[in-house]
Amino acid sequence: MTAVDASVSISPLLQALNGRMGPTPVWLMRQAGRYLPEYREVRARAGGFFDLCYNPGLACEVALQPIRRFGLDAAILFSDILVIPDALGQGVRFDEGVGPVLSPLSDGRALAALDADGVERRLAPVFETLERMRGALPPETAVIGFSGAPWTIAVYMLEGRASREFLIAKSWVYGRREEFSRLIALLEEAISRYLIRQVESGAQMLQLFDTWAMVLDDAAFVEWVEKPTARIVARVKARFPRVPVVAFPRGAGASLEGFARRTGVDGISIDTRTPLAWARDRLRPETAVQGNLDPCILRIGGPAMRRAAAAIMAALSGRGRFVFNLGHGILPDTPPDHVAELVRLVRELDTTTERS
Ligand code: 1CP
Repeated sequence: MTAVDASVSISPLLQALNGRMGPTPVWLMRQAGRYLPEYREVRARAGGFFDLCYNPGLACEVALQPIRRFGLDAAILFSDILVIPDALGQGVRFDEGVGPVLSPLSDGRALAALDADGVERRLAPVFETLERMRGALPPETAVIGFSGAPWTIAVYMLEGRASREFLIAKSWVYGRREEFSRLIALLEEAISRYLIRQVESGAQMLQLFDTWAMVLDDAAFVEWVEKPTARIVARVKARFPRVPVVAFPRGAGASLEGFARRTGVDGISIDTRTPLAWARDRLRPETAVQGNLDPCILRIGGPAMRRAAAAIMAALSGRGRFVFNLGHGILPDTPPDHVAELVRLVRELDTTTERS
């Protein structure tokens, strides 16, 4: 048995993504973060947010906190999607109460100054965090690596911060095609190298976050969300054919079916809006499905949460290729008790296989 086979047979997450029957795995997007008092304590000690991301001891500690508390089936690397622009040489800072702030890329000249070689050099602490996580966790708990996808990272690089209309990014998509293609090609190169180094450092599944996929029309979605994802998946799979890749093209709706088929991803993380029966019938036969409890319902808790979790489990558990998760990240004011109850509930409702 190879090392990969051994971990697949023991980790519910890797089993589910490989299409094998086993217990329904559960992990939650943004499971490490401000809703946990122990995170806030470490965060205050670290200084700036990137000081925490680039400190392997502390980053490993905060990634393990939700595993200790809730016994989730996977720990996700503690980092952020914006370490990529940082590694490429574009300044990124996090302002209290505002979020990420970048000095926006102005033109092709600014673009030419960026360098994908920064990935291996500047992100060395991230790879060390993964090594520490894999070393600290039992084999049944999978380690998840991740990156932002090219389009979503490009949005932050061009807009400079969170945006409502995406006008600057779209002015590149629709008006500066040649320069925009060069930016996406650079991001594909950086992200592929980044993900491959993550697997070499201990990541056993990879997730690509495309948070702003829903703001593009269909032709642009295919060109700048689907095709770049397909090329990254091909590069990662050429090196690591058995490591599952899950994509989260948020809000992609009816485009998900073609996206799943043409990108070669192993799983789709569905947002809250995606109908459960549609995901079961149109995606799950070929592609694993992950999702999709509304993070607001987790925040509200109680009977509403129990009903929504039961509906998701009734539609998708019991046939393999399903990972319980949220439809987007945990809200910062979520009571940790609600998370504990949700994990208990998923285990109770899971009739697939007894856990040993
Ligand atoms: O002060 C703090 O503690 C910073 C808050 C914070 C945290 C905890 C940020 C700033 N990022 C993170 C960690 C993070 N971000 C993780 C690892 C933790 C985990 O999942 O357990 C991951 C996977 C991300 C991914 C991420 N960052 C995304 C994609 C997923 C999504 O939620 O849509 C995006 C869009 C970001 C950008 C970002 N980083 C931080 C903030 C506040 C934002 C959002 C900015 C915006 O509103 O546009």
